[in-house]
Amino acid sequence: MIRNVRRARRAASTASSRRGPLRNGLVTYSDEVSAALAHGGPVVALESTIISHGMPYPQNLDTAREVEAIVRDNGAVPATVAIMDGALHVGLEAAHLERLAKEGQNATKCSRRDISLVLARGGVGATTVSGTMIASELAGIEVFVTGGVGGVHRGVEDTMDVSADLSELGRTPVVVVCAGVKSILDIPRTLEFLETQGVAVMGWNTDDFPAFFTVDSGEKAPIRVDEPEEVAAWLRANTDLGLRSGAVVAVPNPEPADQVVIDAALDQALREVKGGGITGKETTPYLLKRLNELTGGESLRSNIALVKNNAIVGSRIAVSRAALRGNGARVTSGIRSFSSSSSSSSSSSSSSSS
Ligand code: PSU
Ligand code: MN
Repeated sequence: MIRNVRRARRAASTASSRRGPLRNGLVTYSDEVSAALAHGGPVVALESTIISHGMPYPQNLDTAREVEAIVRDNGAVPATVAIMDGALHVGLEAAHLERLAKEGQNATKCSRRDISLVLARGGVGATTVSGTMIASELAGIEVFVTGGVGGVHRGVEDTMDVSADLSELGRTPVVVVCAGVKSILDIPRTLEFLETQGVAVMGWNTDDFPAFFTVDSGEKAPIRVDEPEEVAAWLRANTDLGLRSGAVVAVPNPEPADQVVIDAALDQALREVKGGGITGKETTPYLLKRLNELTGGESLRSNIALVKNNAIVGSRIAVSRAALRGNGARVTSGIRSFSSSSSSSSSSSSSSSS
């Protein structure tokens, strides 16, 4: 399908307070995402590692579909991000979503480090928080919803294991709506690292920083926000200043898991990681999988509930942000712009039927 790229680019550059979506052969937009971006409408990015590595099939597929539906019901357009057929897809067609859910851990988990390689090799890649933030920025999407962000791992003194999500938050201006940071991680150190990176960490209707499965990590949220308009105003200021750093909106889990059950499972899973020589990018998927097994599905149930709730909050923020754009708030300074010459190579951003 051929798109009128010139018109789309012009519309995007006037309707959006940031530059328009990157259009070259490496990035593909679904029709609905493309249309929404062209007129500055609300779009919510969704990650795909949570589908491939974060949940088992078929719950992963059901959840991904339901989360997209929730975004639509709340007035925004969902843009699930993944790498397939040599392109970074922003907005997955139904068949692609199903394929990714079935690929599971056969898909490559893609943080910043992995994206170009998987594209170059024509593989199937699921984007993490880090990878999805990058895609969001390329597309001009400012709000991204997920379950939990990565963090500083316990035992970091020995392993140096700090998720690439955290440095990405420091360098990419996207709001990440999540349920905080899991207690499989070192939460105080994660918050310290985010502060160093210049990331605005906001508790949603709470003073406490949530811990994913549970609503209170014992740490305070550095900033409290209660309404979507507050986050939208933050985004506008951050964009207009060209600060290039992101934010975390941490939403308390509406269906917290039993802390005792979770902690016991966690202890065991962490021991297995240590004893089993599990390292690097395998660690988080392993912990999630074992947690689900050890809690008899309790952790998965809670995980699904919080993702859906986050989708409501993120959609409201995206809608509020789009309303601000419509109010004429825009920046003309062009913080960074992609060469327009690249657009000629792929004026059709094929939505690659599968
Ligand atoms: N936490 C979850 N589910 C997930 C992840 C984290 O509850 O699926 C995924 C996200 O994609 C996140 C990634 O970006 O794990 C972090 O991995 P690592 O710790 O290897 O950086
Ligand atoms: Mn890691």
